[in-house]
Amino acid sequence: MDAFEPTPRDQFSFGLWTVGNPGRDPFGEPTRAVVNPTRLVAKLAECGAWGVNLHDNDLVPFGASATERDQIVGEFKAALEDSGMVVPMATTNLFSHPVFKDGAYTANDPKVRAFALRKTMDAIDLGVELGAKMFVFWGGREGTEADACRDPRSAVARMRDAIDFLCEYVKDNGYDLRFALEAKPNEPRCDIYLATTGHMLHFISTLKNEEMVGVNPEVAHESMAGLSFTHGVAQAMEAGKLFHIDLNAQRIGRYDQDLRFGSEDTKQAFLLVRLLEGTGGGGRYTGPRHFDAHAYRTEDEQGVWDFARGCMRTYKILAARAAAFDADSEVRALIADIRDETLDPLLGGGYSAEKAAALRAADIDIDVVARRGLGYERLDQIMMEHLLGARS
Ligand code: GLT
Ligand code: MN
Ligand code: MN
Repeated sequence: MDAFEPTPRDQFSFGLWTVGNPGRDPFGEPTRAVVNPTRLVAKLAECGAWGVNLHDNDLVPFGASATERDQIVGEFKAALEDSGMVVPMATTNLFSHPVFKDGAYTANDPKVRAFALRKTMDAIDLGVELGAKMFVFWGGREGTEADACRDPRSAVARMRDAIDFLCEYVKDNGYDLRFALEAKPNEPRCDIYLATTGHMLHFISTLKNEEMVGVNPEVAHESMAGLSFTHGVAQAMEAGKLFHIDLNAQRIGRYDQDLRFGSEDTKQAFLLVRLLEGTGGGGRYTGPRHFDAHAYRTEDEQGVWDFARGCMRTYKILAARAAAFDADSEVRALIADIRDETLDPLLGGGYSAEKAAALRAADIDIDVVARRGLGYERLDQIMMEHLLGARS
């Protein structure tokens, strides 16, 4: 047992669909047996996780009767109680059944849109029954191949109608539940609407109950779009909209890999953990650290638990490295704010005609400023040395 062993205090969570992934891919059959949810909960607790998240159909099979549902939910609640695990987040599967082949909330057929709302209301009831405080929306099928099938503006409007409706459903039932929207640029559709966290943030600002709705960014999804995940998360944090997060690893330019957290692009993973932990200042993210990833298809069940422990340990190791980096006096000197008593008051707090005149009159020797080296090579190398364990 070392300092990096996960404990429930770390608030690490996994989806039932992550550690329950049997290793199926588009080219091959499963390589592992399906493990039932009650065993997954017990094993996750053994590994030091705190929470388990689920889609409605990860627990209750599609089409189960009310009696079957109640029995399954009852057994699952007992497993939660035995292990001390919680369900922080729930979501709806709006992508597996063929009825969703043209999307769910944005599908052209009103019957599909109606069924999607009905299925989501049931999934919300299930999540709340299990104690979830967060409900995720991943619109995996909300997109197109034949783009002429609908005006993309009506897709956005339909999505708004759905989220507005469901916010009111939550309020009408007095549930203590917030929504987190998860973007992805493509896969399984050729193009998915509201493709990035930035798209989502603007969309949220158009909702009737915008205070109830934030984002659930995923490392892999933002990286697939070739974007800086850390910047997207930072913008969400700055807007008070980082409600949840999907941690995994991804190489840019590939399919959605959902790899063990930190196993690719470790520098980005370091910068992300540094941001979430707030070691560089600016406030800490206090929500669940959720892993939306799965073990390599080469693994048996033991490999799955190695994978789960690996995600959590890497997060904690990176958090320790980030703390050491931000406590390093050379780093602090390199990133110290440049102060200017004359200019600083002009640059914040909005416009005035006096400030505009003072800015015009200020003495700024741009040649001197342009010649000054910034020391970022040194800064980045020190960061790499912390990251590689050569400096502490
Ligand atoms: C699916 C997807 C994930 C989403 C999950 C929530 S389901 O596995 O690839 O990114 O977060 O619906
Ligand atoms: Mn995800
Ligand atoms: Mn993914």
